[in-house]
Amino acid sequence: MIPTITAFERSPDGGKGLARDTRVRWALEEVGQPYEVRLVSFAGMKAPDHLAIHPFGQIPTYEEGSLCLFETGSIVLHLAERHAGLLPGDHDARARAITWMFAALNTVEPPILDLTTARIFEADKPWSEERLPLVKDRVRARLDQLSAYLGAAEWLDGAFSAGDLLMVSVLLRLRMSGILDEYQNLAAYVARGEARPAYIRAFAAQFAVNAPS
Ligand code: GTB
Repeated sequence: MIPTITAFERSPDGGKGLARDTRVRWALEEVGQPYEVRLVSFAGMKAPDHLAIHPFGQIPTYEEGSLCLFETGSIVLHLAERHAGLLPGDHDARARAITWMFAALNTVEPPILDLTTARIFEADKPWSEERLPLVKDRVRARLDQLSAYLGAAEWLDGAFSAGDLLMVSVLLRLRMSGILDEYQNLAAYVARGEARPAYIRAFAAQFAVNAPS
């Protein structure tokens, strides 16, 4: 059965691949699962039909027969469990890869999201300029730790896994800020992720929808 995901009808990033459907597309491409996409407008996301599959009125969602999922991490985990290629077979290595999925979403992404909020949505606030250095330093504190852990390794724990897929996706959100380039090994790690054929296909698919015309 071909699953259907939802994505922005038009992503505000104009095709930079930062909306979360790119993460799901990437996972689908990594495991070789064809998929269909239903594009949703901002108004459509808050309509009853969409709220029935996503209680928070967002994208992405994932539908496969009677199974409807929301939350990117859960969708990627579902794909990784159903197909080979994103989680190791060894029990302990698998648990560690899942740990990295949570670390990406729960530990590394929150300060990065805060930076996006500060730079874009709070830029006009009178206190914004004073707060920004603090927010950036919180991102750097996490990246210092991640960079030290990764060292010269190719991926976070041996072979590429769903943990790397989510970590690279999270770090990609930093590119515009210039902070990623302060960490040579993390910038190279992200570049390795972006060079994967599955990522290239996922990026191209979202770009085809969102590129400025
Ligand atoms: N925790 C959820 C998940 O991981 O799936 C979060 C889902 C989420 O934030 N979805 C966003 C959404 O639907 C799109 S990805 N927003 C519409 C709404 O809430 O009404 C977040 C996103 C949006 C835009 C950009 N961008 O333009 O750069 C990047 C990321």
